[in-house]
Amino acid sequence: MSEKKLSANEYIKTDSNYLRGTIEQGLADVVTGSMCEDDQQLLKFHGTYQQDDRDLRANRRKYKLEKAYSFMIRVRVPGGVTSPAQWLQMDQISTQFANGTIKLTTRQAFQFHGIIKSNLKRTMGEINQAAMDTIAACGDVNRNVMCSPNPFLSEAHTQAMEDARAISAHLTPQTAAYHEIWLDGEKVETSEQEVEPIYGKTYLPRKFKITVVVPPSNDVDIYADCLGFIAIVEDEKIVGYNVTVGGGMGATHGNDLTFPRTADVIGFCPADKIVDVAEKVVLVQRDYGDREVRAHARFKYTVDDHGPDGILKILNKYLGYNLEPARPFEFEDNGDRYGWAEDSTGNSHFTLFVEGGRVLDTADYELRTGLREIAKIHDGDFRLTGNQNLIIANISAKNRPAVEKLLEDYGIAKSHLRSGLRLNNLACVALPTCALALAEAERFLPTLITELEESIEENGLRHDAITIRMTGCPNGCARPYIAELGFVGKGPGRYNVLLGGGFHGQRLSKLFRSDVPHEEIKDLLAPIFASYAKDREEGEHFGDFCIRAGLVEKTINGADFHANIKAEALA
Ligand code: SRM
Ligand code: SF4
Repeated sequence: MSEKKLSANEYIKTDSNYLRGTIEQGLADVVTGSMCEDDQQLLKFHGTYQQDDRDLRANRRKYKLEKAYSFMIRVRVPGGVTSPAQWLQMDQISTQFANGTIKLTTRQAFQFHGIIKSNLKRTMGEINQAAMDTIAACGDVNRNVMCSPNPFLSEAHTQAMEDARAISAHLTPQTAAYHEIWLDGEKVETSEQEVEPIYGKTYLPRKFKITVVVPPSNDVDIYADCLGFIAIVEDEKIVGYNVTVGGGMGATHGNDLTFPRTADVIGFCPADKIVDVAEKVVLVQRDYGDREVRAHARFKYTVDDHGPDGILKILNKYLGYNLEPARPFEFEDNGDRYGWAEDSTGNSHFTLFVEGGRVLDTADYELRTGLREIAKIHDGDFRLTGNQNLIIANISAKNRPAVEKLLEDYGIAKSHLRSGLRLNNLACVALPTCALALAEAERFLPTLITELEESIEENGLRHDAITIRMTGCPNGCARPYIAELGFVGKGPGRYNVLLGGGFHGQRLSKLFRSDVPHEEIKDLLAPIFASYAKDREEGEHFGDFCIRAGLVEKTINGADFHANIKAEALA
């Protein structure tokens, strides 16, 4: 019988001596700003990606220059909680080593762009000096664990955050390679001296994502994750979690094997079993995930292939006990709650809107400087939301006037006085740094929203929350497939337009029109906004309306989503 041919990345991992590869040698090579291809794959496990400035590609080619290589670094922030001192350190790094901006990601992490190879090690060192790290921010391992960032001192939120952190710590790779390469840690000579008790030497077949959520807000989009825990709260305490499996967004245009999928609820576990369940689900994916076809290697495909019931059976065996039946819960939305809020302790919290998650200074809005000044005096913490926004959290009553003054001085106090459409937008990074982008996203969505706001205003929809998300390619980094209105890059300036996603992220959208030139989007959507304003039922959300009005059919799940795309392509 012929041996199975594993995907190329499996061999890279096997031969890497627990993620070392030849990264150290590559960093020392001053002839080029890039790293060799195998090491580029391994670097992801360390939290960094090689990129190049795509705006400069053509010009550099003309002058026969190497691409303008640089690195993106992703800093893990479990649950999105970070201290003012850490914020200041991130701010400093963005000026000293990166492109002067801080990107707040859709998974509550920080990203820096534009770090050149010769600065990579120093930057990693500085991040670690802030008691933060980047290991497993990317790569075939468990990524940054998300958690409802709500700062209210409710016992349930505190407990959920602790549980998210415990999962994160438990699933962090154990290899000493990270310390050796970036922090000059002691060299471990042979791989036998260390083990990855959970992952083994080939880690997972693909990236793995976990989220913990406290209803009624689904502001961390639990249905998009490989594994999710929905808190079941009784008498203000979490008694346990409903367990969800098999969510994921990534797809490839024209590849039937790939599709977005919303997670299924498969059972309930007591609160003290959350780490055990997380570990065992990871082990199921380690052992059952596809290591031959990388495009089919995400856990959502393992769940799809075995069915949620099949996965539950396997999981119960790994656990040695059975998950209990899922308990009732309800979500209301998946957006952030902007502006001021006060809790029972007298602490205040201010959620601000950060367009595209990009913290930077412009001529008329010094957001980065304003936040730096706030961080210098802030006595609480900062919370990164899964919607690329920021909460200045736990401001003491004593400190609130000073924070309020800075928010006013820098124009941040008004950040959220925008249309409901804009406040519910997400855009992935896309161009110029993302190697996979087919179209703009972060740099274009704000302009598109301004255009759409004309008909939003005309139809009296200014205060209606409509989730709108754009990605530069079908990988789904801004979770466009569960937005009520989604745009997925098809080619330069062209987008697939999707409608009908669930308001709290529970249902996939469906393709409405494919390959629409960007300048036609406004006219395509204006009549839909008009009929939504006129014909909607009491409290009806935009996504639900689009289905009732027959604009798109209701999507059941991934395969169904794909059939629709194919039909549209043939039409
Ligand atoms: Fe993502 C790859 C940015 C959240 C699905 N994602 C990438 C890369 C690293 C491009 C690459 O592989 O070369 C992008 C870097 C762009 C840049 O220049 O910074 C990138 N992803 C992002 C971020 C920064 C988007 C943002 O604007 O916030 C988010 C960082 C999250 C974090 O802090 O960890 C980000 N990516 C997501 C999400 C949303 C989520 O997890 O809730 C998804 C969809 C959920 C999922 O995983 O299914 C997502 N990213 C992908 C995929 C598709 C994976 C797949 O199943 O096929 C890729 C491509 C890949 O892995 O091959 C990808
Ligand atoms: Fe890049 Fe595509 Fe992700 Fe956008 S969705 S950041 S274009 S990989």
